[in-house]
Amino acid sequence: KANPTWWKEAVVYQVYPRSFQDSNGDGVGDLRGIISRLDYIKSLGVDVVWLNPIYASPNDDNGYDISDYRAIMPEFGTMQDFDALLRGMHQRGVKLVMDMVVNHSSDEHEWFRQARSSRNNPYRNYYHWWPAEKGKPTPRYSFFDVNSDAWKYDSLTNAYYLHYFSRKQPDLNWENPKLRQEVYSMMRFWLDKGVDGLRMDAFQYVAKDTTFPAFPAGYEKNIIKYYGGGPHLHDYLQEMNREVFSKYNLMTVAEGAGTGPTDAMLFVDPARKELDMAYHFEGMDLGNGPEGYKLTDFKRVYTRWDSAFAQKGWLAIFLANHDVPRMVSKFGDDRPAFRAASSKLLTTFILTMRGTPYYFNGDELGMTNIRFDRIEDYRDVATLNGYQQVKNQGGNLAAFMAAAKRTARDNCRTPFQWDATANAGFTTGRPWLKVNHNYVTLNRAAQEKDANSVLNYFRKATAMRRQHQVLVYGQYQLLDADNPHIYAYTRTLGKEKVLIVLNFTSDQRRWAVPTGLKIGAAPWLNNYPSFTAAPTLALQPWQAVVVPLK
Ligand code: TEU
Ligand code: CA
Repeated sequence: KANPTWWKEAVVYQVYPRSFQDSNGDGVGDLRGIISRLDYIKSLGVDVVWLNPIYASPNDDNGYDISDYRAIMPEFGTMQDFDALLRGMHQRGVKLVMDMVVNHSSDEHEWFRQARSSRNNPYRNYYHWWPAEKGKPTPRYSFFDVNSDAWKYDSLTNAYYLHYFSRKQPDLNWENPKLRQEVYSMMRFWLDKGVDGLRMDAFQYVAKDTTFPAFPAGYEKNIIKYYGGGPHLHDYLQEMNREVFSKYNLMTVAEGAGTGPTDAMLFVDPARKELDMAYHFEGMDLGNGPEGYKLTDFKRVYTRWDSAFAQKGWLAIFLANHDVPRMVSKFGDDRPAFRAASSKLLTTFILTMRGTPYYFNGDELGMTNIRFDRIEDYRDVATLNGYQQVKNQGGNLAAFMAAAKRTARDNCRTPFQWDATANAGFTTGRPWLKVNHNYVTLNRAAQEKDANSVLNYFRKATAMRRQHQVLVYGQYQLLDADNPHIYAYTRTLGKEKVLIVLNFTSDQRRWAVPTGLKIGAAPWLNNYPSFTAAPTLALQPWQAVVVPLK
């Protein structure tokens, strides 16, 4: 009998389709390319693939601007390819989670074409409009717009429309029950095909106070407080659950869930019947500045979230996705001497915390930030418009480019590094985004041959988690909270107890095992060949050990 909470035990692997594998030489990854790599995905020991949007889209925001929710983007393939992909995954016992981008559509969606054509069009209320005769709309911040202005004037009907993201991503009006029913029926379309889960993109932003009250100055620095959790948000989720989710055995996950654990719990408290799990940004938002992050902050954040969800609810655990830098470049040390060890340490963290691990493609090789020097190399609308904005304002472009090397989204979107052949084996054509030069040595083929590679370590880590329920369900206990170099914790389930010790520095460290804890046997996982346990743990740079306790 199917376990209704199978998703707690799953490891999710995120595939960024544009950059995974090109099958026809046009430089763009596609569904046939993913199909050709399914055995590789299976070999990782992951249970679920989360695929970024593959729907028809003019690609202003790489598929997050959808012009037809029931069609496949022609660049990515056909519906037959999709069906073959899903079949290929299911044959291998891998499930598929799709991205549901319903805070906004593309401005090229038929709904929006209709809506903007006249004020009386039946689709008008699928979107948010501000008639120009009322004067300028109350200011709203846009994440991606060159002017940061979320209202775009449309002369056709002499009105502004709302877009929290780019101008080509008009926000949908969730107050309109017709729109909600359209979305539910679209969800059923995919679930009836056998899709196993849905990731709700930016869903915390869908509910708006449509009287559009003014927000205090500087509100955009605290955007989730003002944009997240609007009126009826949870009514929509409960309705969606009743009408769609409850009819299927699926997993649902909220991208972003309020300003903190209390808000996030509202999305995933099982008694409320909304979503299964949420992922928060507080850990990932640490250390975007040049000075990086402090380990004590990192520990505090993950520990606080864990304890808030100790009794009920469920979280995702991740250090990267397609919106942020490479995990090793940000949280590890991607210099050649430390790249492999620190990648393995971060993998250990993700696979030993409580919560469902989400792992971004390429991190299993230790892929690094690309750090483009020239704006021409970037493709991301957020970076390009950000640059243009600084330029228009006569701001400091050098500072912008330096920050982009740390945080721009294209850092992690570069093509997957399969082998040492041209373009890393990603394409026979010209890749849509440049391949990282380090592919010559940093690639999958090389790592297959090395038993101690980052790739083979990831496989050991997924196998370990599958073998030990304590790593899924066990209670988490932080040790030595104030230690600025070492992150140590235990997981406990019944009689089983395991110690995880992570040296988050590029130096050797010693760590005294707290009295009362007795190391029981050989480590389940260790990213170095040896392990000295007595009298104190002697840890190599970025050493990570997972060791059972007596
Ligand atoms: O991201 C939503 C989100 O949380 C953004 O506010 C995020 O802060 C932004 O990407 C900052 O750079 C989701 C997707 O993950 C992202 O790729 C899309 O661009 C966005 O929604 C719009 O659909
Ligand atoms: Ca292609």
